Amino acid sequence: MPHELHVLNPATEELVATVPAATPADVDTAVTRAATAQRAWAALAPADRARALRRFASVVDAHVEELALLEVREAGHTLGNARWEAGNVRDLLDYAAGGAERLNGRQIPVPGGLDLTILEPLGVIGVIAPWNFPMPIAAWATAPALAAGNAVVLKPAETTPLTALRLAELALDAGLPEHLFQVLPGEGPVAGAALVDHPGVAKVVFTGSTRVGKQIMARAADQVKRVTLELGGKSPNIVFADADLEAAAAAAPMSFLDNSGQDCCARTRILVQRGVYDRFLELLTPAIEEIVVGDPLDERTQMGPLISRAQLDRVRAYVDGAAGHGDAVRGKAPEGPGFWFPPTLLTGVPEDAPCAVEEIFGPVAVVLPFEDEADAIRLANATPYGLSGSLWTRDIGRALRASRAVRAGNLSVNSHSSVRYWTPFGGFGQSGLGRELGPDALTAFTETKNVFISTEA
Ligand code: TXE
Repeated sequence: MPHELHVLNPATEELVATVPAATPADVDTAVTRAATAQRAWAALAPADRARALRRFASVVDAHVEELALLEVREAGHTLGNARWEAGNVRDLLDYAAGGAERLNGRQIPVPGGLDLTILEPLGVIGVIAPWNFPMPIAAWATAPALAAGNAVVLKPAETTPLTALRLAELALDAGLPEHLFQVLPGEGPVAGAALVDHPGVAKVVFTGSTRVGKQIMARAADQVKRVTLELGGKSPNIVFADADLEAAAAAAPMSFLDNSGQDCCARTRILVQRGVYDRFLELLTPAIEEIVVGDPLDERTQMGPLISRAQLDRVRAYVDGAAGHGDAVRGKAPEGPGFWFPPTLLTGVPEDAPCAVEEIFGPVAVVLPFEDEADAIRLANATPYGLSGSLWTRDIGRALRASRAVRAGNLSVNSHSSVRYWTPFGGFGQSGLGRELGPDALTAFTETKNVFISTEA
């Protein structure tokens, strides 16, 4: 069993850092300490927890540039994206702090007494984070969990532990109690599994592959442990013939190329109504070819590298597998070193080809024609996933009908925007379980207790 994680810069393959990998014994120590910290934290007045989290937010704010540069180095994100991500952590902490002050139970009318609901914190939350958005996704769970009175033990992905470790240091700088928010880098099947199995962990929040999400759900079942799962996606981008085609074609590239396509919401199935299919491809093709791929630190860069050689091999295998079944439009990418893959559009592939229904998690989309609204919905729903999707149309009735019919948790009409920290996020089907973000984010980290007080005695 290796005891160190080697963090590589995906744009250069240079070693950025070596980090010790946590053992199950380390997980046990962290959870025990977190439980002690949590009891004291939960006993604070909500306004005091809110104040502490706002201090944490302002310390993060003062370190946005430093965090962003770290994210560029360990994850290969473009600097603009990485700045947004660090800012997102700050905003989430601020938003969750407000939630701490507004997290109230109810009083429900019952005959013969008073009925109260009390929202109690769960205890220690185990967060298992992925590498595609290491900072924001860590904070999506951590901020509301802390606000609701819980402690957090976070295991970042093997390839991207550095920003999470820095956030834990900043939490201490901001005056958060020791051991309330701990970061334990480690391997999924070792430290991650130990966190899932630990009886002191009340809930696991996992973001990652559907394959590992299923394993975690099965493991957690033994203790009826609470789980929130944010898993993969293969999201449709439906372009109806009546849409503003120029706008739809201009927006389509970055809807699947942002973060090099390593985005669970990436709109990687571009479904275009038959009558405008050729015209839409004419508009889309040059846009793909012109995407600027290269140095993430260069402000003009639109797309950086993939996270790792393993991911590069995976993406290449999907594209090679499609060869002979259709055509490909390819953009430009550096040769290497670094894990580079060009923006790629696959056309003419069968609608059930692996590249058309499985999550590739790279800068690759398929374009498929459809006949009418019913056919578009059928195709949109033809995967086990259901995370996101976009609809491009000028017909409001169609937009509303199709929004109801597409089975996905996050839809956008004439836009690709799906993630805001103040609106709910999560998947249908095999894209996940539960919701994060939005006004109910804190409630997911509480247990509802109902208390009836008789007034008849
Ligand atoms: O994910 P894993 P990988 C998808 C995407 C990608 C594929 C593989 O399609 O190509 O998954 O990526 C931890 N017990 N997504 O292999 O393995 C692991 O250490 C407990 C979509 O990197 O699911 C890491 O912290 N934990 C996705 C986290 O799980 C375990 C984001 C995710 O890694 C574990 C990432 C175990 N047995 C990948 N095994 C999204 N939803 O955005 C691994 N882990």
